[in-house]
Amino acid sequence: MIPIEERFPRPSVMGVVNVTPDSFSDGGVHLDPDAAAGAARRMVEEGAAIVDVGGESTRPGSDGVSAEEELRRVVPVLDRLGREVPLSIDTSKAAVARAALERGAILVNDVTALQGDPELAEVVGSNAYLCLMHMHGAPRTMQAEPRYDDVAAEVAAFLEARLAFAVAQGIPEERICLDPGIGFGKTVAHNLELVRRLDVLLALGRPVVVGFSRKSSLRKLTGSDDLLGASVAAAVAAFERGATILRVHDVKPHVDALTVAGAIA
Ligand code: HH2
Repeated sequence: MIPIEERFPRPSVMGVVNVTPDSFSDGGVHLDPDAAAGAARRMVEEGAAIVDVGGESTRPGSDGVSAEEELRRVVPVLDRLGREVPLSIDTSKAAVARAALERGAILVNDVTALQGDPELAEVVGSNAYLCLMHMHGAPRTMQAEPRYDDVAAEVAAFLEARLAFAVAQGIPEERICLDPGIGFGKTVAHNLELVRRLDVLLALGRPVVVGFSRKSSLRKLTGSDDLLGASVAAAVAAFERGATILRVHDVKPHVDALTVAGAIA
């Protein structure tokens, strides 16, 4: 596998397909496997470099689902896409990651940064790219008054430690990207500061993923339920501060905006 920065040049768009009944922004939309596979294909036609398929919502307050349930949701989608679409699997479970990699997925997106399942590192091994994300606490409780002395420094220190752990487990550093985890145990001010001070994360020397798309901070800022313009603005701001991969639900407007922002840069 070539290094992740070569496979995903800056900026690259990661489209999101949640095969869940309860995701905060697209819950229930892609529960039917044909609809989910169709959405993934459309995202690639619209310019997504990769599509992130997830079978477990991590929205604030949510409980996890079993590996069996997650597999029941995502495997039919992965089977329909085969190797025709570059796929990422949004999971913290080794069994789900293994099934996805067997079906052609190339990236494991773990919101627990290898803290959720002790067997996940071995499954990723040298066969896949890996995204390590920062989360403060767990989805059930993470939004209960999150506090940091210095959010950018603390998130960077956490990701630096998880990167060292992943490399010690045998995952080549050149396959790993890092994500500050917008909305995962953070206030609006924390999320904005993480993007404003993205240089603190970039200093770790790995490509950075930012997923601000449709998150509730945008609703709090704009007072609007239509979060498309706000999502695009956040993605462009993150790109301009050095983000490489932007994780988004509305692929076409983000690809267009980032194409222009990239041309100007
Ligand atoms: N955000 C969500 C889920 N997975 N993975 C990464 N790397 N970065 C993120 O910011 C991120 C993520 C939450 O968003 P969504 O998938 O839309 O919702 P849900 O978790 O409710 O399915």
